[in-house]
Parts: sequence; C-alpha cells; structure tokens
Amino acid sequence: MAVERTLTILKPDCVRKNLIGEVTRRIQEAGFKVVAMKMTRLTKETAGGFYAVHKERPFFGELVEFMSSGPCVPMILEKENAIEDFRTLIGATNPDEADEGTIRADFADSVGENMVHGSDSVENGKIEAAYFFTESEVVANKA
Ligand code: ABT
Ligand code: MG
Repeated sequence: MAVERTLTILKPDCVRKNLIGEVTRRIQEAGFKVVAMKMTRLTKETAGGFYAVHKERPFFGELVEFMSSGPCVPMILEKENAIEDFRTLIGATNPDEADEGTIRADFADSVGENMVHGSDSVENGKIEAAYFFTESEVVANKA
C-alpha cells in the first residue's frame, strides 16, 4: 500500500471542548504521523473557500459560520493508505451514523459540528494541504 498524506482539521467544536490532545492522541495511536500542524482562525472567506464545493448547498451558510466561529487546528498526516484509514478512524459525517469508537461517534454533536475534517482523495488532500501550509511549514519536507 502506498504512503499517502491527508489533511485534517480539528474543528472549532473540538478546540472548544478541550479535546485537541485526546483527538490527536487517537490519531497518533492509529499510526498517523503528524508532518505539519498549526492553530489558526478561519475568516468566513477562507472557510468558504475551503468548502467551495458545497457553496450551492443549503447548509453552506451555517457551515461557514461554524468553521469561522473559533480557532481550529489543521494538520497534515502521513501513513500508508492515509485517506481511507483516516475516514474510517473519524466515522461517518453524521455522528448518529458513525461506527462505535470513531472520533465523531464519541465526541461530535451533529452533522454540522462534527469535530474533524478528513480529505476525501489523495488529490484533494494535496490541494487542501496547500490551502493551509507552505512547503517550508511541512516538517517532513525538510532535510
Ligand atoms: P468534512 O470532512 O468536513 O469535509 O466532512 P465530510 O467529508 O464527512 O462530509 P461533507 B459532505 O464533505 O460535509 C462537509 C461539511 O458540511 C457539513 N454538512 C454536510 C452539513 O452541515 N449538513 C449536511 O447535510 C451535509 C451533507 C458537514 C461537514 N462539516 N462540518 N462541520
Ligand atoms: Mg468532505
């Protein structure tokens, strides 16, 4: 299996609940290597840009409000089969439908505030990583 990178965001609800450590612990315990990490607060514009594929959807306004409502923690994670394995670790978009023991099942309140983001393909992972990090901010790229 190929080593891949995925972009996650510990969303504002995760930060508000003081679960940065617990969620990061689960991610690392599952074998993901953190290769870049920062805390930032998205503006409505940057949140809207990140979720631009959803801009015609009815939930877009609320999504942008939520994602810009407080600080979040984007990270680039590396692992074999990272894209699929990370989405398995976090569980379904709707926490009510997420498998037992997943991050969303254990901690998320609703589909609109679901704790963590995970890229849905290798290609999108690259685009999303570049949205948050410059080349020099990715530790694993350095000698
Ligand atoms: P992300 O990892 O945040 O992209 O979520 P996921 O890929 O699991 O699900 P998608 B469909 O990409 O949802 C993006 C964000 O929109 C929220 N959402 C989604 C709603 O609020 N209502 C809906 O009906 C749907 C389908 C969930 C995601 N973000 N949050 N927070
Ligand atoms: Mg998505």
